[in-house]
Amino acid sequence: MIKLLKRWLVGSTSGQAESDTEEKDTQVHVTPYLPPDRRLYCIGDIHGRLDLLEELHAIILADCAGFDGSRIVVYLGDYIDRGAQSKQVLDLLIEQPLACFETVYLLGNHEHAMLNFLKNPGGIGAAWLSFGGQVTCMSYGVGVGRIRLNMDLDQLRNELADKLPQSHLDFLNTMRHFYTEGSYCFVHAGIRPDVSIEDQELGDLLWIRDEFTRSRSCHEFIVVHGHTISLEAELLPNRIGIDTGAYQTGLLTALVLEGSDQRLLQTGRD
Ligand SMILES: [Mn+2]
Repeated sequence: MIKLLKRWLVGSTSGQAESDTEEKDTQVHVTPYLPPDRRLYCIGDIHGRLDLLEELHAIILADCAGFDGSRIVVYLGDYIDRGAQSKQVLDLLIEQPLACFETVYLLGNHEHAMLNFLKNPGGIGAAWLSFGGQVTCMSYGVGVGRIRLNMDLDQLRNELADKLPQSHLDFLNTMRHFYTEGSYCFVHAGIRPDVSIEDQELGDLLWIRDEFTRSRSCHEFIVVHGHTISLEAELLPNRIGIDTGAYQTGLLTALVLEGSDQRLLQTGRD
């Protein structure tokens, strides 16, 4: 796969052309490429905003109405926490997937943290409650109005495990850590630069920030990611960030890829 992709590499400057050293001028980036007769939609961090997910699904269906090729939608993770309707977002993804689409669901750090809480509520899992888990518990009808710092964590974990449908647990447990297609790699947070995708550590795929977002390295793929919020989607030569902070901005973003084209769809825009 990688050898094939190398054929798509073309020379391009890093954007600081004239005064840069020859070394930097030889920087190459992967040419945007998706197989023909194929359209890929990639959706950023939803964080419990069922309203925005429904709106974006409708926008996507309208967008692809006249398209005859194959369709795939990739979700970048962080479906839960922060927004009030985490359970309802998972219900929608499980029960009403986009018709006539292949689907790929990536794991986000928030889903990973929820799974850790279910496995080990008194240890490392407890941290989840402090960065969004409380509101997700409430969306399942657990701990409403009485989640306190001194609440018995095992009791809270058992209540959540009782309320969590098996379909949700199966869904969370089968999410992928990354997905590659054409010259793109899709992952929740990013990758550690200069490490091949097969050798990445899960902690980096789910949590990495500055070491990835500030890197100008040419990765083996164009990396499409969420996790780090930017006011506008960032379309750069080596990465595309589409977490536009939906839970607080109302802007949920989808990247649309077809051939060498890259464009955006977004809620809250006319
Ligand atoms: Mn995240």
